[in-house]
Amino acid sequence: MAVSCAEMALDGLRHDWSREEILGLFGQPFMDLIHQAQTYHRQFFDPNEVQVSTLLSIKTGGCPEDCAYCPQSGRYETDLERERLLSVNEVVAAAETAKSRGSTRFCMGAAWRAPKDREIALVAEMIGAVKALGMETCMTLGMLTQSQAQRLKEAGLDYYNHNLDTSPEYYPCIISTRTYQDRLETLRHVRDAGISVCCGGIVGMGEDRADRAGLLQELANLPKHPESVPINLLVQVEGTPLHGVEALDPFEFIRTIAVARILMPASRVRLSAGRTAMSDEMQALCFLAGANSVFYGEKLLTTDNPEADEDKRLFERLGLKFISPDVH
Ligand code: SAM
Ligand code: DTB
Ligand code: SF4
Repeated sequence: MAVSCAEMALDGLRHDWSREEILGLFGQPFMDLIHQAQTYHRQFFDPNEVQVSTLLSIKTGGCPEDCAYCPQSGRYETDLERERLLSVNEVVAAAETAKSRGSTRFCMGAAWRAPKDREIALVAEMIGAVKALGMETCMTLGMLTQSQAQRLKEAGLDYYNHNLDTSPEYYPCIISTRTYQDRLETLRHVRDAGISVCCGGIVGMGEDRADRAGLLQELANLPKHPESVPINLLVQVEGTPLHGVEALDPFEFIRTIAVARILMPASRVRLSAGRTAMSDEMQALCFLAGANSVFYGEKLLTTDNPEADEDKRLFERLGLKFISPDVH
């Protein structure tokens, strides 16, 4: 059947998915869905390669936002100690360790609603110092203006992470202090500055399948697919409003990964937060469903991630190889 012009963008990938079509993908028998996702995966990637990034929280806690999942919001009573912005030396030391373990991208996160211009000057120094080690750089600092995105690009930033988190409909149940539109605007600023986009969301927040489909629909229908799509499984932290929410069926999580792979076949789908709660077998199914990047190192931002050695063993058992940095 001929494909209409509206269905095919210049990149040859679709950006016009309807919610019904996406729900149709989700609703397939599990084996058919995984096979379809793996078939797309093999057209665009070596299925035995995984990209690994290491996270560092450069400014922890005390955030003014009210994201219901987040241990770093200053509005909730969590065990977290609020910390100052780390120094460039502290950041470089952590990046060196990450590099020595085989990580190729260093992702620095700050618990800010949006950085101030003087904070952009400080993080710009961090970008230069980490790049000097030969690593790719990524930052997640909250909302950015166009000129701030430009300054980060000039400092050498390769990726910016800013998540849509969930569907537009479910979003008001999770965050009230910034809008979906605000997020889309930051993504536009990042894209227009020429920085690669890392954008995904969180599942297991009490949303339904239509919301998971809605999140993936928003991501896939962006003018350009994000180069990196993190799919986080909620890490439930005591004191946050979402602590105690009903856990997601693991197969539904794997289905979400598979649908992300089908909708955004050329993007790296990242199996992100929540891996400490997953068995090795579940993670292997996520890789089979099309995940091909992870966060590597014993900490995410403030919560636990599998130990690096544990991951090395898992990758060896599966014959998965770390990839070298993408060329910029
Ligand atoms: N403050 C900045 C922002 O919100 O854009 C950057 C840091 S924020 C912690 C980065 C992302 O981490 C959030 O958008 C969210 O998707 C994810 N995240 C935070 N807490 C999480 C949790 N408990 N479980 C899973 N993902 C989480
Ligand atoms: C993303 O999507 N997941 C990462 C990264 N981007 C910044 C963060 C996960 C945070 C999990 C909770 C924590 O450790 O504080
Ligand atoms: Fe703040 Fe980011 Fe956490 Fe929201 S997700 S409370 S903006 S640190």
